[in-house]
Amino acid sequence: MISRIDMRASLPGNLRDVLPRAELDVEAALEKVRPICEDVRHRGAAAVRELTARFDGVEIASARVPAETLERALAELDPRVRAALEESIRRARLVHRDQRRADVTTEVVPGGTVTERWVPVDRVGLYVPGGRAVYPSSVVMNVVPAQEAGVGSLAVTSPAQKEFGGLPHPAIMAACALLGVDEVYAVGGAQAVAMFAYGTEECPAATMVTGPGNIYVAAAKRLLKGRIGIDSEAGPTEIAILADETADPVHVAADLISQAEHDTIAAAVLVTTSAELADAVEKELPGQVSATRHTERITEALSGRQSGIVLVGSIDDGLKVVDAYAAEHLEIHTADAAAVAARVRNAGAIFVGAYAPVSLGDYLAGSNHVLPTGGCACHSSGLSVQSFLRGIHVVDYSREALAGAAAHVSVLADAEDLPAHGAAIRARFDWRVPTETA
Ligand code: HSO
Ligand code: ZN
Repeated sequence: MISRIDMRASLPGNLRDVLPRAELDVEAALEKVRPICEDVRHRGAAAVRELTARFDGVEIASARVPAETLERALAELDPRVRAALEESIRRARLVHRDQRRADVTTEVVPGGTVTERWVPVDRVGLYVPGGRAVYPSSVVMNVVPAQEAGVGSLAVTSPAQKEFGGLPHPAIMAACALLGVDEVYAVGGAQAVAMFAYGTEECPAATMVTGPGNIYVAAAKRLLKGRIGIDSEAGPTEIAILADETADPVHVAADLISQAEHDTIAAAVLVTTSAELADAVEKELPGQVSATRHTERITEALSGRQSGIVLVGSIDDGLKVVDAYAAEHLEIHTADAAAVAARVRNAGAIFVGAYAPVSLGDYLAGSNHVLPTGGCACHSSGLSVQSFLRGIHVVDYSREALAGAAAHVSVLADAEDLPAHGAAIRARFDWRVPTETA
């Protein structure tokens, strides 16, 4: 069911290329989404409605979901789901509230300060997928950091569902109502990203769009980036597990399966020093897979070339492998898991030991589940309060403090053949370079 790569003798030099990984050709989707985005740009709400009819197969009179509809969805939500979402929100708020940053003022010289002022973006559009992936938990993970960052205007969009009369899935609407988001649209795909980027008669343009979506959403984000701020282009979900002989194969198998459940192209990778554990996990998988609900999808994900078991000669080598892989989620199941976790450099989120499975992080750990995929964890972070803030440098120098910098500015400006830069300083000192005490 799952392939094996043996790296016990030595690690290959081109680790990143040999490790199993899903490939998502976002470039190919660009040409498809370009005319869609142009259409929304030029024809606004009418284009959004037509595209919704074409791609989602449902006629909508308006993209905006009435506030009463959101409240009704919340009233009709299963009370147990409501209680679980409330606890998920409470925990996420605790963690994300602590991410807020105070402005920092540095006195560079007497009378010369630079303050880094953290300012939230004005308006954010949050994309929540529909279709097979109906994730009210993702509404929480997108909305909470934006709210804690102090974003003033928040809109959520999620594809119009034919079976719900052209509204987003009721659980999505209920989660929005629970979070106090009353601006919700029934729009999905590239047209949703374009709606936020350009604005329509119904939906004012946003400064930023975040949230995972399918390949067309990712392509539209790539295309419109710059016009609108984006988080990352989320790809299929991934779990990597670094384990030694102390790991419990039942836990390891269950956790690999849990993320394979998302998608036929989801990736599940076990990196282990123990051939016995690898054997035990392989033995455990079929039973657990057939006992679960999405057997086919999971089987395809586990047997795909993006998934596999990698045998390594030592935990040090294992760390090199997981760092090269830079998984969206990384679990550590080793003796002294915390010490091993502390040595990891690249991962979207790290889950330490037997009692911190990824599915806890997906819903209730308090951590965020919108994380970098496809190896992007080596340069990017998951969604956080920081994603919605800009650090603006506020420069404040007195006449004396400027005088003290004037000579160096002039010299550097001349060295770059930009004499007007130096002149802008001298203009303040009778066109002379002042002495330090001027
Ligand atoms: N594991 C997914 C998030 C999710 N899981 C939502 C369940 N619902 C990507 O981090
Ligand atoms: Zn998940």
